[in-house]
Amino acid sequence: MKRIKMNIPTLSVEALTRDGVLVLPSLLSSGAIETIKSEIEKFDHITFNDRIGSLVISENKWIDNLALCSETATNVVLHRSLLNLADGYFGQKAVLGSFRYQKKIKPHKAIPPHSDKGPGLVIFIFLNRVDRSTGATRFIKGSHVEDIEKMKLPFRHVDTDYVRPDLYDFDSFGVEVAGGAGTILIFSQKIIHDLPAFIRPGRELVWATYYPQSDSSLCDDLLFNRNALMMLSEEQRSRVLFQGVAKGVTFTKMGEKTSITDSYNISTLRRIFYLARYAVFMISNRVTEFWAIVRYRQRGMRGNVEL
Ligand SMILES: O=C(O)CCC(=O)C(=O)O
Ligand SMILES: [Fe+2]
Repeated sequence: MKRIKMNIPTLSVEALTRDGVLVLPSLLSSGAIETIKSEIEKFDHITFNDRIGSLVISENKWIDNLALCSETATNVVLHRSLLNLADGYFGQKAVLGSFRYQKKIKPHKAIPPHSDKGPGLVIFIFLNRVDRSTGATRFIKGSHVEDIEKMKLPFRHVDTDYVRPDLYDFDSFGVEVAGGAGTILIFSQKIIHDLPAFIRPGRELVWATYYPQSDSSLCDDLLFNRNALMMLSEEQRSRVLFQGVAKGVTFTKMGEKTSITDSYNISTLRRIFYLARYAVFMISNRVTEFWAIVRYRQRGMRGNVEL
């Protein structure tokens, strides 16, 4: 594997700590980007009910554990210069909390201003051009350290606090991402950000989140509990870890390779049924959410809700 070159400017830790966001345009070489894309392509099968493969949710296509398919992307997010930046930001060792691939497969309505709860530091590595037409995330500089309690809208979301849009002026105090393939965007999960509506699908990115090691309980298990294998004796390990397994049946669907889900013989018709059932579930969630917002607005207009 070729050595990956990434020169992160000095003073980036200071800028990230102060602003909560950092844009590094076209940082990763086109060679590395092309390798990542070709590694992902082999994995790019839409399976409706398989969290290990790729999956489609609303306007996005996801691969939940990129470590399974892209060695190059793994080496990029674990590159010394990015780890130094994350370590410097946390003031302690950073660990990789989640590691995904996302592709926007449809035009998108706006994601309103919000803060994603949690202590993490998010990194987006754009695999193609990013601008307003393909979806440019915007940020309010410095809002990662502000108390947003009074700005929050009273909807209950597990991972997200939506905030009152009228209180944030992205045109005057915002940073908006733009750049060619290989642009790297780093931001605090807590920072107020939004994504204006865009018309061109196709934006592809590596989406990783670092956490401080002291919060490693929040991390996805990228090894799928294969940590247990590390505890085995050498003799035991030799029975489960060996060369040549790539030719056999795997848990994951890669290219033409046989996956263990194939042995369940799930017919295309049944997969479509699963998809339809899932769609009904998602629609009913949206309807419930929509009525909650309508009710909130009505109460708000009568002045019963304090913002
Ligand atoms: O996709 C983006 O540009 C931002 C998405 C976002 O903020 C989120 O999903 O929480
Ligand atoms: Fe977000």
